[in-house]
Amino acid sequence: MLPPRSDFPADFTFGAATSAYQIEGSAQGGAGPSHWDTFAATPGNIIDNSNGSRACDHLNLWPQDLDLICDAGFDAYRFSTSWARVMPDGVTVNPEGLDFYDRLVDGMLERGLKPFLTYHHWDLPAALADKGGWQNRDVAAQFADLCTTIHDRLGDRIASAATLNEPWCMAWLSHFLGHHAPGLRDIRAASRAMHHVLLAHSTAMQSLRAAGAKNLGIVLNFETQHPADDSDGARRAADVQDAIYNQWFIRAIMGQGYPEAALEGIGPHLPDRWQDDMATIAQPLDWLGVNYYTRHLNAPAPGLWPNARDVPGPLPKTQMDWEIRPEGLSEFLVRLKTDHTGDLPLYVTENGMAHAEGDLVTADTGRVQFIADHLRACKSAMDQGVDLRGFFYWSLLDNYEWGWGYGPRFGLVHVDYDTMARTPKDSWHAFRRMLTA
Ligand code: IFM
Repeated sequence: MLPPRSDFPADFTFGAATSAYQIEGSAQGGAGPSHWDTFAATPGNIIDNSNGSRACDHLNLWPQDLDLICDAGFDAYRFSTSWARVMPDGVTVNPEGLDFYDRLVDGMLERGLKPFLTYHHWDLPAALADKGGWQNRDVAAQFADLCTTIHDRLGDRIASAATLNEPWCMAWLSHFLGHHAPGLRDIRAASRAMHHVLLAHSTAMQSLRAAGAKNLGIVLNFETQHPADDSDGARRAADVQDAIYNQWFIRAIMGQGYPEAALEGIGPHLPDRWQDDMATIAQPLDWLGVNYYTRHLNAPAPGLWPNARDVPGPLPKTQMDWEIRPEGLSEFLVRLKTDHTGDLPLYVTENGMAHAEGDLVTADTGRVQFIADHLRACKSAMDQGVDLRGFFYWSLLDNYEWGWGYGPRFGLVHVDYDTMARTPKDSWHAFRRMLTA
């Protein structure tokens, strides 16, 4: 059972989250190809060789999806705009794309849902990827143009806006670990992307502020990095992964500089005169979004920096073998306040699990337990003084889980990918009971 809504302040925001590429259907509505379409077209990059061309057909079925959010009693919907839909070649506006988001935002307001916009959740136009994508400094100004174009059209009705979702995934997972588009394993490409995503965020913040936008933030992901054993090597491995994953972005944004343990490997490959950008990168935020899912155990990997490798942990796991550790969420919220963000309002912008229970599509009591435990972790952080303003479940629908294809099921609502039928699961009903009681 989920905790009662009365455990949280009356103005605490409960929402559900999605992203454009994972649900809309990228082949429709005049969108251009994104680097996710091209990455997915390369055999072996996606477990089931699928792509987001149809996804959940949200482009056409969005009214029923908004009804599902509203009927569950949520206050808000966190969605993203697709760069490749709004600007198919990266720069020229596709009016059909902007019209779609205009209708979507009106649809939220008609249902009493607060629109929480994320300007970019990974669908970089292939035309910009051709020019180096996040490795190319020009992407910062191009991203700022995207944001102001969207703000000009939607900004009068948006409750809150984030520039980027999970820059660690955009830069490190994609350019160093090779798991996401563009699928590189290259320290120089990754280092440049690690810097340019932050420059893009901050350049967009400046342009959006100049355009009068309010309530701006960014969404970062955090994953606990523990040593696999008591050895110095394991401790060093965990520390360096913590620096890359959990400190690089928030430190730079809060004006604390890049962490030394990460600079050791990344520093030699950063663009010339990167230090000159650090003041720009430290743009004030109105709030920070925190995405939290799991923890990692790190063992030493002698050889090349970062000299760390992941080892399987003993905790219960999700459908994707991610360890379940709810206390990590309260630890991060308290750590952020103490070490980085002070009194800045925080939101849990994503938390959820890939989960499937047998053949009955609606059965997901394990997910209900997961959500209950993580909501209690939120409450614990608030009791410790964290100014937490909301919680968004990832995700409203089963959807395209990137390199994992359509296998993992994160949704509160089951999607039949043949018929596109939506069926609320136990977890959707549990939220409904909690939020409409
Ligand atoms: O599906 C993703 C989402 O796009 C970004 N955050 C993590 C989710 C689960 O992997």
